[in-house]
Amino acid sequence: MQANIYLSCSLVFLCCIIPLTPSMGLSQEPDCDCYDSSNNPIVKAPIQEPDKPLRGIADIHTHMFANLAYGGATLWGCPHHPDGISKALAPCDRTQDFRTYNWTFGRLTPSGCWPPFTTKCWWDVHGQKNSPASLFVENREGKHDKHGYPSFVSWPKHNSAWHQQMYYKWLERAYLGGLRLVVMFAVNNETLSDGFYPKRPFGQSITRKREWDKRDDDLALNTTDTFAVTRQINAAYQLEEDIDLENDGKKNHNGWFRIAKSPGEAREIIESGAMAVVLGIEVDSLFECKPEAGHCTEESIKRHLLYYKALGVRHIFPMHAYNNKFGGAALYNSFMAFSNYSATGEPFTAEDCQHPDYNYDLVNAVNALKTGDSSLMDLITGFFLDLAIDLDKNIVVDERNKGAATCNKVGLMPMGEVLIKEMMENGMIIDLDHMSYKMRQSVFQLAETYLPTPYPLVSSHSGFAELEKELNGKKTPGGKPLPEEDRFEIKEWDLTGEEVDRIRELGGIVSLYKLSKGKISSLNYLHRYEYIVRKMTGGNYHTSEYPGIGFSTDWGGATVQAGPRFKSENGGYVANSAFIDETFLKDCNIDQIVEYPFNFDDICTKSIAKGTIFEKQVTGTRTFDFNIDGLAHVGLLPDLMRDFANILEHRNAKLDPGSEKIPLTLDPLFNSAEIYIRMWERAECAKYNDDNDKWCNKLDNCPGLANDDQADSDGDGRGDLCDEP
Ligand SMILES: [Ca+2]
Ligand SMILES: [Ca+2]
Ligand SMILES: [Ca+2]
Ligand SMILES: [Ca+2]
Repeated sequence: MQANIYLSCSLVFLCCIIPLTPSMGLSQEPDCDCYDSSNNPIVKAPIQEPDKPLRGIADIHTHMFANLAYGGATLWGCPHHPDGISKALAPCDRTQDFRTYNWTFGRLTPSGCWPPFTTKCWWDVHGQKNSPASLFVENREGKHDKHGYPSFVSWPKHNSAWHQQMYYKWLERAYLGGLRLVVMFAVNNETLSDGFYPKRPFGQSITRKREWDKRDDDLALNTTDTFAVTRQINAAYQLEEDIDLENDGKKNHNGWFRIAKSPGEAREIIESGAMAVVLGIEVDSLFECKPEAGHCTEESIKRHLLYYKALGVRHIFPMHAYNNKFGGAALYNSFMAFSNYSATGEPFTAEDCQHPDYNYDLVNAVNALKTGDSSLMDLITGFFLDLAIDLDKNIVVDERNKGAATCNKVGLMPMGEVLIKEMMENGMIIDLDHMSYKMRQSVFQLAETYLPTPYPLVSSHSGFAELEKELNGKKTPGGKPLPEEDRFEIKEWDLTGEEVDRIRELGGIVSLYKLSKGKISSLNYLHRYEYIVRKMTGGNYHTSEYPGIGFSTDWGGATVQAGPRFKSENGGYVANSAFIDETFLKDCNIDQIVEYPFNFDDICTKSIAKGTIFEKQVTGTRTFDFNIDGLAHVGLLPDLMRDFANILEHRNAKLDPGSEKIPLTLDPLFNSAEIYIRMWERAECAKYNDDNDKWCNKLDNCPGLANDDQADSDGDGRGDLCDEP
């Protein structure tokens, strides 16, 4: 416990930041409320102080271009459209056509039909009642109203995963409110893509020409991960250019959205007042390496990695929901067991988890799915019919001992080792999430023994087994053990406490991601925040001042966001019982709303200029109020932070004087851009270490002499050993 770290940030930073008026002359658009009628920004960006740590939030897990993923017709709405918001966020009804509206980087989304051999097209995938897409989302979002622009009555919503929530003007508000680094993962799911396109007989793979050989005329054949990745990366560059042009009509790399290819570039971008965007990949069959892919060889892996590196990709998930040739996927979702089978042709094999904290039983969950809600099973049967899945087959082979939790038998595979080592040689950022527990242990081993300096690892959106076990041990308000339905299913997906320690020791990052249990609101972040701050400040690294804590939303990742803590009734706010988790969060249920207009002056963030006023966000004719809308789109990020700051303040005031707990502020979150870049610097310089101490050259305050402690008693930035006598 490092109680000394979270002193007021005023001791570290001067809070009285002179408000900055960026010289960006963005034209006033009816869809944007970021600027006043004189074209001055309403929200003022922070000034970055030269040679000081950066100020700003990093969202290290987003899928901004997920409208181009999942077959290109699952998530409705574009982050940007050349014809403006009325096209980008058009109503999602049958009079609209994805082919017309899903425009990005000069290409149109091809048409397709689901189910095959019917006249029903893309719509069913997007979200008609019991659509296939609904299988992938926690709340099974089905039939819904169409209203997007301009009323936005129906979406975006905090619990609507299949509508665009990262429209660029919304992102701009988040940026102006302190978001300074975004990791954009190209994402996909071939099962959803296959659902959209005319099917192939199961077992016959689509002709998989490499993406860069593709021509427009065979767009319709492309349901592959590779195809989806290239489209999304291209779209990111296109958006960067469009935003650059928007400010002054010139392509001169001065837009607020700028892709960074090195930590140094990211620093320069943020120091200049803009937002750094890091490109990444999170797909099931990275480099088309399905489990049995003969074409996936050491040579092909190296070639693909260099290709994507040249495209600007820096942060990669070796694994996603399915097994591949690199290793085994974490078992966390019964539906994914079906789709793993459909995508790879092989079942998962479950064995006893090697860590005692896990309690999830995938076999049970799959059986419950088979025998439970018949409409759901009909949907799954229908969805996979064409893929010839025999539902009586074991889609999970059960090799564990009775009663044990289920973990994937497959760990790191030989081609996975090739990939990890090659990523390290290239300074790429390795994301542990979605790997089986067994695979993670091998990857930790490789990172910890990497020479000459251990290699940092990142977990950008996982849960925490140790914390969930602790919460499961709580009592009800009446003093009884928690009922079964209130207990967490602790899954292989969740990092163990030991793993979090190892990530910290490697100089890596874990991220603040919503808690997975029950209804989610800003309150639910609190337990994880307490936990990761405690864990990530546990070492003696200088990262203690900047612990490796990120923040993640997973926009576009088929997930829901923080819901509202209040309902609107008779013009007032009433506590929303649906989002009060009495079991875990009783002490934190504060009545304080986010009062508009709000600012951050009282909490001295390092990210937003003093005096900046946030009004309610308005898009089209819709006004968003965080108290009753929750995190409906990315533009409400400052509102979430304000609400969370209120919750922390309330929590701090209620701490017992003798408590081991320390007061918490938003500082770690507002440090997260700096944190991510430090981790990235560590990855890039791990192979350069002249003195073989714990610090690679660039991060070493005395690079010629071994000094693990980095002692610098006069504080001049040069280690004692290197100081002039
Ligand atoms: Ca420009
Ligand atoms: Ca060194
Ligand atoms: Ca040294
Ligand atoms: Ca010194």
